[in-house]
Amino acid sequence: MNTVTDPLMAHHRAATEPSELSLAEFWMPFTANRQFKKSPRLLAKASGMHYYTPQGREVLDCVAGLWCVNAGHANPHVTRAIQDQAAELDFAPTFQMGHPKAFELASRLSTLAPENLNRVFFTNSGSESVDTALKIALAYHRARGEGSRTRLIGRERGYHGVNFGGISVGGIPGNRKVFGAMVSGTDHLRSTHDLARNAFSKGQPVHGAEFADELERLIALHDPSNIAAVIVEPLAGSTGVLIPPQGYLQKIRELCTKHGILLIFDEVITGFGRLGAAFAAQRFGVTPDLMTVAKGITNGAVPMGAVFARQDIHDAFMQGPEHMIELYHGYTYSGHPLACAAGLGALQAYEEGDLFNRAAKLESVFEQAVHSLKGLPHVIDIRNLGLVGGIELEPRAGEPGRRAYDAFVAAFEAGVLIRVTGDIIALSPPLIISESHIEQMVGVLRRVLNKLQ
Ligand code: PXG
Ligand code: PLP
Repeated sequence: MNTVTDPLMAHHRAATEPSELSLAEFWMPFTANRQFKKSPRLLAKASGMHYYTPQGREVLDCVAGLWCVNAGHANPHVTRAIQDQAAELDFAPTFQMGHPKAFELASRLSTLAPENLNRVFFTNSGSESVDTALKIALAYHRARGEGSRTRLIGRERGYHGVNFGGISVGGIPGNRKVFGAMVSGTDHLRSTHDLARNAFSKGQPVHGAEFADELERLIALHDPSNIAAVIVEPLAGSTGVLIPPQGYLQKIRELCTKHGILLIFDEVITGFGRLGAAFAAQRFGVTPDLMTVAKGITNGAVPMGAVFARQDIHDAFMQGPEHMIELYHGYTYSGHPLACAAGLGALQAYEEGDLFNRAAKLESVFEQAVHSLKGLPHVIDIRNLGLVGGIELEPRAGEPGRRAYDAFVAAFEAGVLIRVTGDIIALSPPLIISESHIEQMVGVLRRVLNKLQ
């Protein structure tokens, strides 16, 4: 095709030329827009463990995009599934209609899920999954004649996305403070982060199961008859890799069961092999009643999320006249054909690469590698579980977040993409990472940390 005479192609070429890009119009999410647009960092291509900048510079992806590309970039199973699906069925409604791949994906997912969480509601993101799960919890109690159970309990430093339900149970002050009253009737557990006792723990920290006792206090305060659900990330990713102390999740589970409160695990980050099992629930041997996922469900390639529900929770809705809609909730794109195709492709990729077991096998190599950074300047904690690592830095006086941001920029310039939150470096590579990539990652981090002001 002649690109000069084809106006569409000419436009396309111009738009991809970085020097001609206008950066002003895209209001970027969770970004320091003015700072970024003064010195942008662009990614133009990806394959396997790597990104490539528009200039062709290779960058090792040590965060799986944004904790989502668990099978590595451009996995052929996923790519082909999306291409074929786009040509075959671009869109089909799932309200009072259906298409085969949505049912197929739900069935496949249910076989991976923790015991009995075999009913799947599709959304388009983690944030939508969280709000969906909270609504299901409220409606479930009401369907069973316990409509007074309306209170939702989250945790400080919890991240549950950015929709109103998610920020209301979430525990990140900056994500809440300018958004008014949010959803009323929430409360929060304390975070389990305890550097004084647990710094430099390998795997699950020994101290802190008693943080769960606080739930008992909140239950007594509000009365169990008023509490619908407790939502926690089994391992808190977004606020800096906070690993649950040994015995903590078990205690939370026991208290919820004892008082008829639903336990929701937000597995948006921990799902799909991140901790060396399909889900964190399985890794920790603790089964929630509802589970939210997103990200790795399609290997990040098409937006999708889901809520897994215990079968009897789902069944509680299946009453009344059969012509009536049982749950007044859903998104135009719930179970979108492209997302379902990508989801099926992702499951194939995970299975073929035996990637969840691969993550489990690599855990000790990864652990040793990240803990080898102990003793470097400003490092006040290193923690890890599965293929997740956290490196906490002492904040620079009066400039919280600046030191880790500098590390992020320096690492990117040295060819390694990491993620920082506050003064914590988070690592969560694709599960296809090799031992030599782990060495490269740690080698670059060592050099960066040694030079960091
Ligand atoms: N719950 C959890 C536990 C998450 O980690 C969401 C919900 C929201 O998902 P969506 O798809 O709506 O973004 C998340 C998302 C980071 C980072 O740098 C983490 C997330 C998203 C963006 C950045 O830690 N987690
Ligand atoms: N706003 C309007 C005006 C709509 O018509 C719809 C859906 O039909 C929505 C919002 C919700 O969009 P979605 O289903 O993609 O979440």
